[in-house]
Amino acid sequence: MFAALGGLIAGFTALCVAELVAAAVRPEAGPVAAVGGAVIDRTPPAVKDFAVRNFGTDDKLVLQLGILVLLAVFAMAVGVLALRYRWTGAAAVLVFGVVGSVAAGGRPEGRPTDALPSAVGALVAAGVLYLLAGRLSPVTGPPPAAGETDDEETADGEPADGEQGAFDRRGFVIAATAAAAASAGAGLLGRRLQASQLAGVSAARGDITLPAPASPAPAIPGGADLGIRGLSSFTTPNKDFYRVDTALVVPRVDADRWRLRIHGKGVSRPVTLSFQDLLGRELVERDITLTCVSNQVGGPYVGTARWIGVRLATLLAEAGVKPPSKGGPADQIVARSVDGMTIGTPVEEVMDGRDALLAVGMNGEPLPFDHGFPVRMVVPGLYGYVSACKWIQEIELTTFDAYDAYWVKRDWSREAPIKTQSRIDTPRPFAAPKPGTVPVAGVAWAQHRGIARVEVRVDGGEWHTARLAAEAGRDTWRQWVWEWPATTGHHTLEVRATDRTGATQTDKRVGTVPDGATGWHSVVVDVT
Ligand SMILES: Nc1nc2c(c(=O)[nH]1)N[C@H]1C(S)=C(S)[C@@H](COP(=O)(O)O)O[C@H]1N2
Ligand SMILES: [Mo]
Repeated sequence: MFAALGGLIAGFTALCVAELVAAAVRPEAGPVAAVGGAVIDRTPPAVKDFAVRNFGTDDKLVLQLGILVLLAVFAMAVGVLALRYRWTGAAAVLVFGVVGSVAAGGRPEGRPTDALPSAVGALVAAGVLYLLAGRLSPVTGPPPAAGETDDEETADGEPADGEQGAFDRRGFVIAATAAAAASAGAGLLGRRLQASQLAGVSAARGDITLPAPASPAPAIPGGADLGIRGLSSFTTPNKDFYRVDTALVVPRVDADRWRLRIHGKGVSRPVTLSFQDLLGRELVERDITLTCVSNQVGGPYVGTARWIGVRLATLLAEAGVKPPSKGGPADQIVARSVDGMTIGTPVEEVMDGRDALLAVGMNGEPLPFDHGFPVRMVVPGLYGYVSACKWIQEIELTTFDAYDAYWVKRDWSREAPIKTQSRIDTPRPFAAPKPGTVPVAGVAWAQHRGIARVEVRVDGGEWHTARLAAEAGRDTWRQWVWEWPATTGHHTLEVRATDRTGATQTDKRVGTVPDGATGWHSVVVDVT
C-alpha cells in the first residue's frame, strides 16, 4: 500500500517537474502531450475515426485521461517493485523518461530539446522514489520501542504491507508529503509560466486589426438563412465551429515571428513571407463551407465561415508556379504546419480560379488559435485533410508520386473532393412533434458545384422537393425546408440532394475512410 503510494508520488513528481521544464522548452513537449501526440500519429484510421465519432472533440481529453490512468497504474507497480529492489525501481522510472523523451523528440515537428521535460522529470522522480523506498525498508538495528509500533497491522501479528517488516512510517509520511508538496509547487509554477506565455500571445492576437478586403464577400442574400428553429445558422459562429486536428496542445504562434516559405518543384522565385507581408497584399473575403472527411452522414463536422485572406494562386503564380495543365512539373502542394502536420493539395484545383485562400481572418476577427492562427489554408470543394492546413508555415511544390502527406500515409485518399451531402437538422431524432404541418429543414452542401435540388421522403414513399434558401454561392452550403403534413405515428424522414452538375446523392452507405461517407441522412420521429 505504502509502496504503491510512493510510486504514485514519484509519478506525480515526474509530471510536475516535466511541466515546469516544458514551460522553458515549449508546452507541446510535456510528457502527456508528447505521448498523446505519438499515439495519435500511430492511431489506425478506423480507431481515429471511432474516436472522432464517439468522443467528438473530447477525444483528446479521453486520450489524455487514458494516459494518466495508465501512468498511475504503472507508477504504483514501480513503487511496489522499488520496495524490493530499490535501484531497479528507480531505473524503471527512467525507462518512462525515455519513453516520454522519445515520444516528444520523435513527433514530426520534434526538436532535440523536446526530450528535456520527460528526461528531467524522470530523473527527479527516480531520486524521489529511491528515497521514499528507503524509508519503507525495514528499520535495521534495535526494534522500535513498544510505544512506537502503533498500529493494527503489526498488532495482530501481520507484518505491515504484506511481507514488509516494521518501517519508519513517520519518516515515510514526512518524506512523501514533502515530495508531493514540492512537486505540486513545481507543477503549479510550470502551469503559471505557461499560462503567462500564452497570455502574451493572446494579447498580441487581440491587437491585430485586419485591413479591409480589396475584394469583399458578395452580400449574403436575405433569403439564405431561413431562420427556422433548430436549423443551423447560415454562418457558423467561431465558437460553434467544429474543430478537427491532431494537436493535443493548440499551437500558439507569435505572428510577428511567423514566416511562410514557398519553394519546391517548378518554383522559379522562392519566397518567404511575413504576416505583415500578407496583410499588405490584396485581401479577398469569401463565405466558404468547410467539411471534414471524418463527418458521418448527418454528422456535425461541417460549418460555414466568412474567411479573409490572400489568393494562394496569385502567390504561386508570382513564385513561378504553373499548374500541370499549363505544363507545370508539380501536381501537389504540401503544406506543413508548425506542429508537423502535412497536407497535400492538388495544384490544379488551387490554380483553377476557385477562391483558394491563405486565410488570416475568420468571421471578422483574426483566426482563432484553434482554427489556425495566424494563417491557414482554405480551399473550396476539398475536404479539410487535403486542403485546410492550420498553423501553416511552409508550402512545398512537389508531386503526388514523390510524397504522401500525413493522412495519406494513414490510408486516406490522396485526392478528396467533397461529396454532395444533405442533413436534416430539425426535427431532431426521436422528436415527438404534434400532427399537422411540421417543417423538416436542414442544410445541403456540394462545395464548388452548388446545390440544385433537395428532396425529402417519408417512410420510403415519394420524394417531395424541398424549398431551397437563396443561394449564397457554389462554395457554401444551402438551407432547405419542406413542410411536412405529419400524421400520428412512427415515421422515418430521409433527405437527398442533387448538385449543379445534375448528380444526385447516392443512397449507397459507405464509411468515412478513405475519401468521405455517402448515404442518405434519415431521422426517425414519433408524431403524437
Ligand atoms: N495543422 C493541422 N491542420 C489541419 C488539421 C490538423 O490536424 N493539423 N486537420 C485538418 C482537418 S482533417 C480538417 S477537417 C480541418 C478542420 O479545420 P477546423 O478545425 O478549423 O474546423 O483542418 C485541417 N487542418
Ligand atoms: Mo478532416
